[in-house]
Amino acid sequence: MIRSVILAAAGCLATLAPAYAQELELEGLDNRPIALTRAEFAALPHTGLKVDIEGKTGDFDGVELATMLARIGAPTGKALRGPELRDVVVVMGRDGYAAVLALAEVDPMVRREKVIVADELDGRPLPAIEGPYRLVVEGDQRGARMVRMVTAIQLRRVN
Ligand SMILES: Nc1nc2c(c(=O)[nH]1)N[C@H]1C(S)=C(S)[C@@H](COP(=O)(O)O)O[C@H]1N2
Ligand SMILES: [Mo]
Repeated sequence: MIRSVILAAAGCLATLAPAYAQELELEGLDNRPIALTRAEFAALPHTGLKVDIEGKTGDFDGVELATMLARIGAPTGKALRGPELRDVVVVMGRDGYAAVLALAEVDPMVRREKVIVADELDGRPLPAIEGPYRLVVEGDQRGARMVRMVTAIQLRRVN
């Protein structure tokens, strides 16, 4: 009896695990995903971003998307040329929602406006409905690209 309860509980946890595993999957053009743990994400250089997008105001803090893309081999600055100009970044949410940005849009040497993957809002970790990670696009006037609950970031080439 106890054994079956324990087994059921374990099964339950295993089912819930993907939703609560706070890993961020990054996938480059080689289609080989790498997982970034919460600790690894926290150790990356962070930058603040104050926004007022469709009434969503606050001080976000997070990692520049370009910093994460560099880990999966995306070129930056002058190296971003030729076919790389048709590379796109797909940012996926846990609920299946997704938004796309051009790789060049995300490059700090191409555009001044920041694009970050936030893990904090006003000094606190993002609430579960938004986090643990949320895309924040400086300059956007609508909130549509602020993907909540980001679970995966993929680089894809458009042909
Ligand atoms: N994962 C996910 N992110 C999402 C959405 C969504 O449905 N799922 N809706 C988007 C839209 S259309 C808007 S306007 C904002 C709303 O964010 P807020 O609820 O924090 O104001 O989130 C964006 N991010
Ligand atoms: Mo929206």
